[in-house]
Amino acid sequence: MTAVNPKARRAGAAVSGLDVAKIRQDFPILGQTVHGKPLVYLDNAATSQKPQAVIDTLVRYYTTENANIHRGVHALSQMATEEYEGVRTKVRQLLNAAEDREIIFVRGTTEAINLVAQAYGRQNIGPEDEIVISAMEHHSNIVPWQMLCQERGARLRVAPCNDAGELLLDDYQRLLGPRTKLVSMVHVSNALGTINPAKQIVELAHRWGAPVLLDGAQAAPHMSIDVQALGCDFYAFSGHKLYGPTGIGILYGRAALLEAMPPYQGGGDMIRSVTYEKTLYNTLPYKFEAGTPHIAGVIGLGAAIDYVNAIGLDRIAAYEEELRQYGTKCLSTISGLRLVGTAKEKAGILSFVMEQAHPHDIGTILDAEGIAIRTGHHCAQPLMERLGVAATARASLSFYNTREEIDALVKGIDRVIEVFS
Ligand code: 7TS
Repeated sequence: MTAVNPKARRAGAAVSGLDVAKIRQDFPILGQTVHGKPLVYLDNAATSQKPQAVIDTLVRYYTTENANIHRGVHALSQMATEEYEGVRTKVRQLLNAAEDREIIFVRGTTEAINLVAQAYGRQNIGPEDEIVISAMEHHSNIVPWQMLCQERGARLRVAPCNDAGELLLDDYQRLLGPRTKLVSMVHVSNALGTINPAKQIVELAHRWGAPVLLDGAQAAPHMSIDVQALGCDFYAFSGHKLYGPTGIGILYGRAALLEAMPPYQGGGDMIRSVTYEKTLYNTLPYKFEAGTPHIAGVIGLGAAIDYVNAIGLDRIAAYEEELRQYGTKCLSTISGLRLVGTAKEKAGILSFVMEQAHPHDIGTILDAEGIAIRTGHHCAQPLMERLGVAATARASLSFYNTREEIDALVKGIDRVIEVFS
């Protein structure tokens, strides 16, 4: 077995003061065994597990409160509406947005980006205009812009990164100009963990009057976000990565921009009045929430936000950073293993390749040991190509993970080496 460097253990000594053993009790799924082994869940970037409080909230909602919102005079509908709208306030506070109406409930990060591409993009981006993204985007922050560019005759520009997976700010700055009509960048890379200098990205784009969308799918669950301090114009994240249900996500948009945008979808709840001749749209945020929304999802997300707030996102960030450092040190001692993504500013994502085995085989052998990681291109094919790898194995961390689980990962990797030697 590969020895875990004792210095690494000391370096990662707990400073965040999280009672992780107690926290783990809140996540029933973590007590499971998989293939007869205790589950080691290290696929948090794909989706996070749910605390009992979120599960109970969903059961309570469906058991005692289920009704459609914004339309009933009856008690259940009013209760559901109140709770749904209460979560909007919670999200506003989570992001430190200025107003509740700047918070739009969508299906997830993907839908949030598509909403901006369709509603903002089609109105404001035309032939010869440019949209700037980075070399480390998830496909959901590439394809909607490509589709828009094709439709509008605009051009997609890509700010490069270095071999460590850090955005090259000078090159980014050089790409900006009078043709830049929008910048859309990932806050934290899902494939590498790089934390991008979001504030600087925004400042540089604003010099050219270009609004900025930040893809916060991997940031919002792991650090405090302040959209006003960041200065961004749009911010997107997914509830299911923030310990909430799937199918619910958030688009934050600056009120003035959202006001000026046409609706994304037409239907119930997004209108003020309808005749065959003309429809008047509802005010924000309802203009962007056509149809019956994912009411239970919103209310479940509210419970998830309460849960992380009770721990504190700053403490979560500090603990996950300790764990990342420990994991980085442990994995660095394994011969034949190379970490992919070594930015100075990094969140808890450990992507790696091995000389001995293909990522898919690594994932399969680890799975047999009860260890869940993701393998593949992580929906970031152009980034994989830039870094010269077809795929990586990726362990992604959460505050409920432990050093013992990192040790289990190291042991699992030893098993991979054994099998392939
Ligand atoms: N942007 C980033 C940075 C992401 O990591 C993801 C999902 C998305 C957008 C899309 O989010 P969705 O909730 O709308 O699907 N990332 C991953 C991942 O890394 N593994 O599985 C999903």
